[in-house]
Amino acid sequence: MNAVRLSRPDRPRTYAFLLLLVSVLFGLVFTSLSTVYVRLVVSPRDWPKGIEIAKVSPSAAFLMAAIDRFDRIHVVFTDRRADRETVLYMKVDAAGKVLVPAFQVSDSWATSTSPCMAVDSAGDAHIVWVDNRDGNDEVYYVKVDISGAKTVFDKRLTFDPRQSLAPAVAVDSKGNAHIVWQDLREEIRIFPVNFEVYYLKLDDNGNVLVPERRLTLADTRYSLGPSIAVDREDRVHVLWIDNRDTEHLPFHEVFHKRLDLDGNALTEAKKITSISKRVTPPKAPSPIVDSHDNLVLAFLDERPRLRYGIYLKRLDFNGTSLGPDLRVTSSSGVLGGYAGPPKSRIDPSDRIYLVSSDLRSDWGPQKLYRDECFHVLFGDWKFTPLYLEFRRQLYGVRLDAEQVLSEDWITSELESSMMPSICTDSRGTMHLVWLQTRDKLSAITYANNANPVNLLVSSIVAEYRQRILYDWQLALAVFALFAIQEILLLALFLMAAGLVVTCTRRVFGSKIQAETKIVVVQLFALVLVKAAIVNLIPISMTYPRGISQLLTGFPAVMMTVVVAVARRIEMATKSRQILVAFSCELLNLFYTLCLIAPIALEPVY
Ligand SMILES: [Ca+2]
Ligand SMILES: [Ca+2]
Repeated sequence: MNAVRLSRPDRPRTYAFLLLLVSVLFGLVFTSLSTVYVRLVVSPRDWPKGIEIAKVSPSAAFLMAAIDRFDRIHVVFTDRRADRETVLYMKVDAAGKVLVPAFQVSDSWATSTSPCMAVDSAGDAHIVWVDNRDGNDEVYYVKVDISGAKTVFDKRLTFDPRQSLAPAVAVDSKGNAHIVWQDLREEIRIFPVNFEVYYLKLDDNGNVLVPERRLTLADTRYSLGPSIAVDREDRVHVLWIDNRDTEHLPFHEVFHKRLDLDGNALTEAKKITSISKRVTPPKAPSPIVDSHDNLVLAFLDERPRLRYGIYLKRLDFNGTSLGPDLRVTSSSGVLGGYAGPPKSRIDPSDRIYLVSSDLRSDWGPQKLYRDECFHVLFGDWKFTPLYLEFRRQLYGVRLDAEQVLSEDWITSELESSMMPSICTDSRGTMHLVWLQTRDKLSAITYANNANPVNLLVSSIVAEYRQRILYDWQLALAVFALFAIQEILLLALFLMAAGLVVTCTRRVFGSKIQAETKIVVVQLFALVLVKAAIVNLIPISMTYPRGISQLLTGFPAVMMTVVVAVARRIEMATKSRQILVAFSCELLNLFYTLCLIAPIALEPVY
């Protein structure tokens, strides 16, 4: 045989071991190619990777962002500081550069939660939240000026011994703050607790202009989760969830009321829509205002039961419905119900952009199936990805005149992405702030869609180096399991190997004299036989089809032959040749695993 002649007897062994190592490492090439391909297909096109603007603990919550007319993004959230939940505020510019680092808004170390923020035309932030420093939950207010200094300090807004919760704030053109919240002071029954919605108005300096007043009927039916908006004409719109006519039904209703600037109701409470009681927390959608002063509401609901989706509703300024609820998107059929409440914004050309966080495990595979290259590479192979860790991603929908223009994910990262908040500037650029979490590391993250995303192969490789290595190791780890699962195919293959070895000897035996050459011909013939088996007979669903068998088969042949030659394995007998063929097939199986690891084993998308 044409083995490489080496002088010392121990050399071939070392040499063969090194070659074997190289053969296994060669799987990395497949994993890398596959990772790059998958990333190029599934990566979000409109949004770049987010940048970290603040490190937080995984218990960070109530994240909310608002933009001022100087294009600065104000961010408010709660996080643990000194073992208590507290409210923090920070500000970044339109490129995500931190202008005011996160600082504690409330002066007290009491547990503070449920913040809400509005930004006025001067660039000042008005923040309300709930705090228990006075023995029970009360609503507090601060104002932070453009330089990041507090100008109104922890003003207590509610004075009652019962819970005052879920405040919402909006500011009018004069910088007055309109605040609504839910309060238990009228409580008559304990289950379900009957909150009622209250309102008050503060002037520019935090003085009460309109004292608190109840907006809802004290009728023993809960009225809660209020939201508030002030439109371009300084009309105040309040929405809330009410159970007054739905006591024994699986849903409650959303009501609207328009107020004048003194908090007097200008319209009767109007029923807008209904939302399932299973959607938690019960909260009225925050209205956004379009250029015609119509209100647009986006909300999560289940219609029918357990089929969650995002719906859109339009109202005129009196709260009159402008058409039926529009179903914008549905959560994954597999993991429905994991969608977070949507956030929406309208750009200057009245296009609506809607973001939500969801666990749609089928989005990546769907994008891959739609790609033509996928079918050339893998045929009609369908797979259910094996996730070791489920991750939420952010999804964005763009709508124009009540019709969905595009839907795609905004993130496809290893981190879970949650609590998105979106703002739009005067040029129509969208700014997004959200929470990314992985392995107990959380960060508030920022991105904008000002520039189209440039997907470069090199940047993907650089970014996913760690990921590629991880997937390759995973392929190595599950290889034995995969081989056991594929035992039927391997047995079939062994029979094919015997047949191919005999046939090749009959046909080429006289023409090709060198043993190595005839073994190479046999192995190549086997790769073709296997590709045909996999593509024609539905014997294994785990095997990818298309040209993938040839892609992994030919390098496996080369590697096997080189190792066999270096090891000086006698290949003259039929049984030896079958053994070599079987080893080659095992290597091929490993390369196949490496190739599909980024797609099917803890996928990169
Ligand atoms: Ca209270
Ligand atoms: Ca009520």
